[in-house]
Amino acid sequence: MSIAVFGGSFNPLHIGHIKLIEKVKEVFGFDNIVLLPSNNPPHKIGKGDIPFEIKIEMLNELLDENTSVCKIEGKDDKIHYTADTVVELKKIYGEFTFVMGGDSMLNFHSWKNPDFIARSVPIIVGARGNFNIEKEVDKYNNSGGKITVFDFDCDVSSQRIRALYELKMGADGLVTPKTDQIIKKYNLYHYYENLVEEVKKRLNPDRFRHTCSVVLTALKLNEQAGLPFEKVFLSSLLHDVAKNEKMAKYPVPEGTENTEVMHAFLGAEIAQRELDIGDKEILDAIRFHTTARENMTALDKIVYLADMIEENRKFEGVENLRKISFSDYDKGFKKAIERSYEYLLGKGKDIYYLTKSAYDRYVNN
Ligand code: DGI
Ligand code: FE
Ligand code: FE
Repeated sequence: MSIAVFGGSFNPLHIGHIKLIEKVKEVFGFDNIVLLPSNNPPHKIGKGDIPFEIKIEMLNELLDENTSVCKIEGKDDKIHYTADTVVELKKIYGEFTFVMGGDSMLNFHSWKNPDFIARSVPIIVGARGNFNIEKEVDKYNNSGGKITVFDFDCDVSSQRIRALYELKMGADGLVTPKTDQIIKKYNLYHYYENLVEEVKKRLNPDRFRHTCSVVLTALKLNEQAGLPFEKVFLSSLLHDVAKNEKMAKYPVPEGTENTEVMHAFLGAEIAQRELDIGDKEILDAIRFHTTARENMTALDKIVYLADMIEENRKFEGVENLRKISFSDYDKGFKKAIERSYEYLLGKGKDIYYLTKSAYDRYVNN
């Protein structure tokens, strides 16, 4: 009997998980699947994770004679490390293969004892052809790991689904009707309801539509970077919050008043002073989303790029830029900087010094 243990946060369970399970059975011929939901300590519930019992409720509909759920991470409210769980699982199941999604692989280095895990059990990762994951996997395999990546392209992630509920866009077809019911029953994924309303109130409908699309695009790019949901969601949600402001009601850098770049600086001020955003990385991603800057963080780049390639954007070459960006966001980001700079030059606009320094750093060196 061959056993695959599928570990995930299942926050929430979605059709990507279900398809991955089917594909793993089909390609690798496992006859037994064990679902292993992760559990977070209580202080993380509500700030990102959902209660363990709700995950179990979602997973219930997948159970049959060959599919079971392993609840060892839910037995108490301590933090459970996969490195320890793997040892436990060996006692219970003997030999097994660990299966995970590409998003888990991106964060694998931050787990406890990843080398130990990679050497103790064969791991199968289902992921879209993705440069960052390959890099990560090579690192472990070069020191005795047994990780196999198989191509699994599925346009759905837990982060996307959470954003769709937060934005009240509905996740039609991306979760099962049962999971949708459970999400509604427990009122999950509405932590930012007030903030979303606030943004909607401040923007005209087209700008709000653009904003929602930037959020979803940024989260899709984040499948490569693996940053926390909250950082990417809030920065992209708020990036244009000052777009419809008429005046610089808070101080903005000299010379930016009433220019196209003002809304980025003003947006960061509004986010901090009126919307209670204290996280400097988020505020900076808002502040530099228009001009960029010399040293861009991964978060800065994701917001900047998502803003340029979201689905409502139409310019020559946008399709190609999207294609590059969804396989290598850093490469896409550089092209985006280049395009923006050349566009401004072509229009004979004044180029802000930060825009120039980003161009010099990322394109012109
Ligand atoms: O706010 P969005 O329309 O979603 O997009 P954005 O914030 O990236 O850009 C707003 C405008 O700002 C866009 O037309 C390009 C322009 N811009 C970006 N950098 C500079 C700039 N305009 C000037 N004059 N100088 C710049 O350095
Ligand atoms: Fe903007
Ligand atoms: Fe924008």
